[in-house]
Amino acid sequence: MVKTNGKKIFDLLGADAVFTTCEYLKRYLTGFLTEGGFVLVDKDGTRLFTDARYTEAAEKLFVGTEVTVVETGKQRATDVLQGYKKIAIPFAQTSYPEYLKLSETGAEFIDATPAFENAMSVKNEWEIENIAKACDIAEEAFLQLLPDIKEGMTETEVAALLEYNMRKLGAQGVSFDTIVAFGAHAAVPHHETGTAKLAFGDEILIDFGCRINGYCSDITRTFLFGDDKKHEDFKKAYEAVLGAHELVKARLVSGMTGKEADAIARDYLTEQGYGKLFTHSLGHGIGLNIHEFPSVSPKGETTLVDGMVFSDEPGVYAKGEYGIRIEDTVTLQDGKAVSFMSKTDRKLIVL
Ligand SMILES: [Mn+2]
Repeated sequence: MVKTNGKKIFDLLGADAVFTTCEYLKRYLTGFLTEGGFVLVDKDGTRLFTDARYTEAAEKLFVGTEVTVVETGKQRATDVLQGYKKIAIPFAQTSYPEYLKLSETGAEFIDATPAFENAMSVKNEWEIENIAKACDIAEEAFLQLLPDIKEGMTETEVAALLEYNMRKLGAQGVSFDTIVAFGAHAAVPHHETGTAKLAFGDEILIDFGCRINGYCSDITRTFLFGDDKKHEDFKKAYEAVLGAHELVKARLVSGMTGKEADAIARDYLTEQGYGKLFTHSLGHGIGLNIHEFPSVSPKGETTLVDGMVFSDEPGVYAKGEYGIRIEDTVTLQDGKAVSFMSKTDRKLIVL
């Protein structure tokens, strides 16, 4: 059964009501994806205001939960909000025109964004199950892709095959546009997948993920398409990145800040001589959004606790030559880092 979060957010905020039109926040509160409409939470429960496109499916899903469905006719948010004195709205996810409209109610508004960020960063059991499934499908799709990679294929063809595999295995869609980078393209951390053709001896970097019930997986693997002995620097750097990636899993414990976690990988890569080539953060929170709280970066002040889900993705990028990133989606469980990825080897694959 879907786990809803309306009551949790309401209790955190101490307002008379929580209100949002933001798609992913509505989904977080109700467990259900709708376009348009809004969600209102007060002491009596959570109400999803939506239209005929969604009502039947929503009512079915909400059986046994705190959520009820209200079919919106000509009802406007400002009418429904009459009588509430203090309303929590997510400032960062509320547009200025929307705010001006809401102001007509004369209510006092407080910011719900920090409460959402904090609550959403710690996943419940149902959310963890969805992320685990999304990770499992992504890995399986990758394993099924490997034998189909052939010389002369384009980056977009490889991306298409991988995305097809994920959908075939039950994914609802991708977490983000799949990144496939051949050769020196991998030196650009977020290369835009294009029409470059695969040649023997190229390295391949693939960063991808899929969604289950809206929840994302995120994984990167870097490997070689043929080993023509031109890869000494690449292999040395690969070992360093793998060392950093595994060290994070071994040393990261609940109670560390994002900054301290980032430093495990950054210090190691610096010792190995690659510090300047590790040009991005170690990781980011993963949930209904592919990038969310907590930040696992040199600026990450948030304390990492059990139930948080984020990426462990150190990388080394040598401009014009090669790029290496090894990424798992991980969670903190019983005080320790646990990877959701168990099927794919992180040791260097040579096709
Ligand atoms: Mn990532």
